Parts: sequence; structure tokens; C-alpha cells
Amino acid sequence: MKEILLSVQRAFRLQGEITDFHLLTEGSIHITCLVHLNTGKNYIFQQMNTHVFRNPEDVMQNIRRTAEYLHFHFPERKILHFYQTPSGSYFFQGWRVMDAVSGRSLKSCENLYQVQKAGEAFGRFQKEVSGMNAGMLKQVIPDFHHTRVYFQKLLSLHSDLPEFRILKEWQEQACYVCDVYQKNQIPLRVTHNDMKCSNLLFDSETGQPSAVIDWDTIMPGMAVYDFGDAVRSFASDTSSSEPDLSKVGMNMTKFKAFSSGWLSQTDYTPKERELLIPSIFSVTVELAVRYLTDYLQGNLYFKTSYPEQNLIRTRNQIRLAQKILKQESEMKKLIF
Ligand code: GN1
Ligand code: MG
Repeated sequence: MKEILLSVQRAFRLQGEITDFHLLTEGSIHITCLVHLNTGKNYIFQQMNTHVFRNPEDVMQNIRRTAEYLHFHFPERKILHFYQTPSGSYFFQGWRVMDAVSGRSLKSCENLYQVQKAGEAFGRFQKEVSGMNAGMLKQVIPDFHHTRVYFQKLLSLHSDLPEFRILKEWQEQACYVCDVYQKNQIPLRVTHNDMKCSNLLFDSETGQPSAVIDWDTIMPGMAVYDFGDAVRSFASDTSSSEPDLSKVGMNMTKFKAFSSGWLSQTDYTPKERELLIPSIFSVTVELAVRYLTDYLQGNLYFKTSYPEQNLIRTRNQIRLAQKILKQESEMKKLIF
């Protein structure tokens, strides 16, 4: 590993010597390494997964445009800074380099205050980027939240698994939000597409959120899915890899804290407001569909630590979706 890191360092002309490095294993797509140099500077070296992101240059263009926009309109925000090689490329043999953003990344929030602050920070990020013209960003993963397309892919495969049957039965209900979007009944907005706890950094001194990271999936999309996906991750009791289904559920106290933070920052059209709660179910079922498809196709998309992991994740998300359905009316009462 050290050899690769040294060649990346040379390619990007980073001064100093590598004193230490750590592989960061939280993400399920790229290979990410935190690298310390004796100059005191810390960098992220990352090998992009080009199976998932077919056009890494488009990803970099979206990130640069978002960074420029935020820097101009909200100069106090921390933005991501990537380096270029002397020939002006953001990549060297598939690796890219950025300044490590200072702050603590948490796998999950430690208390309700953090949950509420996370809702506020992600809601604020969504509000701030909503001033950008979404049309000027590239669709870096085609049909990224096209729930119907994910269903079509799954249903083109064959399986006797009960999970396959359950998901198939949910198809119409889960595709409702996406259908409304396809009919242009909600606006096209700039979306982050991965608003989970580990993608928010907290200032080690003040304990306040300090930066939203992982901008790879910033692209035009549905703002309500960002909300749904964030709630899925912040209000659920377990990670999606938890095999013990009795532990899986939505915590209404966390939901209330997170959504009140988020909704204190955002503005939505009436149609979007109507879709906020249904989006939680849709995006959860969509993820279950993605996991199961990947499992049936031999785990090509999501990184796995053992062969059945994507099936375990599918079961986990199906159980979560069942819980979400039962709690939808309660969640509605809590936010409206
Ligand atoms: C992927 O790698 P990570 O954890 O940042 C995925 C998200 C899923 C998430 C679920 C580009 O994100 O859509 O919600 O896994 N990102 C991509 O674990 O597909
Ligand atoms: Mg991500």
C-alpha cells in the first residue's frame, strides 16, 4: 500500500514525507486512505470505483461547481478541495487527492442533540445548494434514484427467495414518489444523495457539525429522497448490515429530532411536502432492491465482507421498510 501512496504523492507533487496512513473502511464504494505527512498536512488519497462512477471527470466537475457556488455565496462553509497533477488532471492511475477536512466523523450519533444538529446541517446544505441551477450538473450515475429502473433490473432476474417476492409486491407503492418526479410534478433540485451520519463532520471542540463531505453523488434529483434517505439512516436503530432483525426499527424520538432540525432549514413546494414521508419508505425499499440485485448478480456493486452480506442487508432494509409503513401516520403527525 505504501508504494502506491508514494507514487500518488509524487504524481500530485505533495511536499514532505508520509509519516502514517490509515485505511478508512466506512464507505462501501471507493478505497479511501487518510495520509499524514511530516509537514503537518493530512490528505485523503482515494481510488475511485469506476464501475460505479463511469465518468470520474464528471464527478469532479460537479464537485468543483458546487464548491465554487458555496464558496461564493456562503464563504464560511467548508468545501472540498481536490489537487491536480502538473498536467491538470484530478487523477493519477485512478487515484485522487484532497485535503482531509478536519472534524470527527461518527458512525452514528451519540445523543439526540447531535441528531437534531445533523438534521439542521444537512437541511441547511440542501437549502444552500438549492440556489444552484441543477441543470448545470451532470447525472454522474444514470437513473441513480429511479426506483422503477431498479425494480426493472431486479425483476429481470429470477429468484425463489421470499425477499424477491416481498419486494415485487411493494413495487407500485415504492415507485409512487419517483413516478411523480418523472411527471415533473416536483422540481429538479441539486441533491447530495448520501446524507448519512458518517458524511457529516463534527468540530472536535464545539461539538457542532462543521462540514458535509462525500460530494461524489451530488447531482440533479429529488430533494425529498435526500430527506427520506437521511431519515432512514439517522432514525433507524441499527446499521443496514445488522443481521439480527429483532433489533431493526425506527426510533420516533430520533426521527422527531432529525426532521425538526432539517425542516427548520428547508423550503418545499406543497407537493414535495406531501412526499416527504412516503419518500422514507420508497428510498428504503429502493436500497433493498439494489442490495438484492447486487446479491443475485454476484456482489459487483457494494463492497462486501462475506458473500451473503448483501442478502443480510436486503433483509434488514425490508424489515425497516415494514416498520416505516407501520409508523408513517405517527411520523406525519410529528412533522405536520
Ligand atoms: C453507498 O459507499 P457509501 O456508503 O457512501 C451508495 C448509497 C447507499 C449506501 C448504502 C454511489 O454509499 O447510495 O445508500 O452505499 N452510494 C452509491 O450503504 O451507490
Ligand atoms: Mg457515499
